[in-house]
Amino acid sequence: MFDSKIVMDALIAGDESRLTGLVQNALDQGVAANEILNQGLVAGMDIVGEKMETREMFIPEVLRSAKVMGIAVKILKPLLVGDDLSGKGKVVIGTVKGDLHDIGKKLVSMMIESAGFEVYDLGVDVSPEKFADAIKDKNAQILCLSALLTTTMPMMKETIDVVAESGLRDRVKILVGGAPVTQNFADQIAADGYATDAGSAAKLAKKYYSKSFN
Ligand code: B1M
Repeated sequence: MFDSKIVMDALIAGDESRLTGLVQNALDQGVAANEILNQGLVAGMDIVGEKMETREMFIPEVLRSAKVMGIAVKILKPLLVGDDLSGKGKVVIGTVKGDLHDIGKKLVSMMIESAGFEVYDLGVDVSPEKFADAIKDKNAQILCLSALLTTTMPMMKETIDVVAESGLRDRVKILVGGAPVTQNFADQIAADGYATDAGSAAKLAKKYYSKSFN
């Protein structure tokens, strides 16, 4: 049986060798990569968030957990493949301006890539203009925006506005996500779609791509 608690504890402690050992062990015992990701790593990161809020953990410790999470996710990456898509679409993704959170965005990027898309990940703190330029340069059909802070959510709307002002709104579907983002907010800012997690973001990208561009 998979003991997600010890994985969560190693992530919270930021213990790289213990965490990678536990992840590898679980895989060797036949535990599904998705289960390790969601019940171990993502759940562990939620506790990190709670501890950050109650000041039981501070930024350097949170960063250490974030770093070891990235290392553990790399072990899982080849096993998190989705079903392939014929006829590759292009996706531009990034975390909006002012926001430095990238773990969730990287997971979304990975799952979308696994679904057969060509993904251009612009990183974090990405300005609306940079998003618009990348849509044009890469000829992308889908734009994915991530925001983890309530204070950076309005930047999603600004990005959509700049994309529209650049004359690109009709040729790109815009999907949004991140912990504070909701379907209601997505509707308010006239995004085309909202996804709660990386798996549903990949599904949504596939749905829009096959509906609108094939
Ligand atoms: Co920050 N932080 N942080 N932080 N941080 C949160 C978000 C917070 C909720 C913690 C808390 O107080 N409980 C809080 C926000 C409060 C709010 O706005 N309401 C917060 C704060 C306040 C801050 C600072 C302001 C702290 C400070 O400096 N005083 C600061 C801001 C810096 C900035 O961005 N300008 C800050 C800094 C940091 C670190 C740098 C230390 C670090 C980030 C490191 C990194 O990313 N490389 C960090 C971390 C790690 C967190 C928490 C603990 C974990 C985030 C995470 O990685 N989760 C977070 C608490 C929490 O969210 N529980 C917190 C795991 C990840 C897999 O989930 O990112 O939600 P998530 O992604 C999911 C979905 O949301 C979705 O799919 C993903 C996978 O399933 N999704 C998408 C995400 N993007 C999507 C895009 C899509 C679709 C789905 O497009 C279609």
